Amino acid sequence: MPLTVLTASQDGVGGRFIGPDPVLMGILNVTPDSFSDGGWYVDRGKAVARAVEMLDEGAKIIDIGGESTRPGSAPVRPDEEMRRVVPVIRGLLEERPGTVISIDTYRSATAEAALEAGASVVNDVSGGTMDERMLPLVARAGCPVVLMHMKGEPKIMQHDPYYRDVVREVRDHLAERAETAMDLGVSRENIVLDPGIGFGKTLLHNLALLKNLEEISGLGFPVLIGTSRKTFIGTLSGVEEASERVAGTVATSVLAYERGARLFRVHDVRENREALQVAVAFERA
Ligand code: HH2
Repeated sequence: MPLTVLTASQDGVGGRFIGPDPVLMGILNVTPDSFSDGGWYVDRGKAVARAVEMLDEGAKIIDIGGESTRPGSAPVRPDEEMRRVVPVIRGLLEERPGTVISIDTYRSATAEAALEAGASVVNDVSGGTMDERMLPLVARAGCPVVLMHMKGEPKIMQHDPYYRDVVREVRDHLAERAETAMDLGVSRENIVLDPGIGFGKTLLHNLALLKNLEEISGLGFPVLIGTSRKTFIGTLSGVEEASERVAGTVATSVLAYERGARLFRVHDVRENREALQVAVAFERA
């Protein structure tokens, strides 16, 4: 399903996929161990109810993941990942037909099962680098794909990450991933880029990437940002409990919007939507 699905909404998400307005992607982790909501939505009924709640709060996309990628997390078996996500995708589409669902996975087999079950976007935290079948699958499916930058893999990515120039390296890597995707047949308008906040990055790396986000939005693709409740927000705001890092998250959403981000992967949809509505009005005044 092409990204135009998002343009059909009445409330002004114009353009092909991303118009000038911010698009909220609500996070649904169907995992026992995600860093802020692990274990909450493993039950299918609870997961679907949470997704519906996020849609009602203004999410335009629900991002469903069956494996935690938090720093230090261990991979799950692919069949287990599929077993977690497919019933939730089916259940959500029964409850709310037409929902735009993205599948958060770096495995092509899981992505394929999710697309068959009715997901319409692939969110690959490895940018297509961990499974060589992923980008050809996306090209065949003709669906949008989020290509994220990650240094190393989740198990070891926070072990002293080093960059000479983090902004340039992430930008160049994302430009290369987009080119590779297009060479493999993914159409340009289906590509979304994401600097991968917290994925093999220190606090200073995260700040540099957010502050200089125009370098990445300047590549000409829509940019997605995923800061929601992450560790660096806790460090900066002094809030230890992940689920309470809402205000810090909202601050980063507004700052990233000002620097060109148009998709926001968040747990707290209502708060981020309200703040972004104010930011949009401010920009257009
Ligand atoms: N962050 C996480 C997972 N998927 N996808 C994109 N495109 N961008 C991100 O920044 C991103 C992502 C990690 O956060 P979360 O899902 O909340 O936790 P966990 O990986 O522990 O499930």
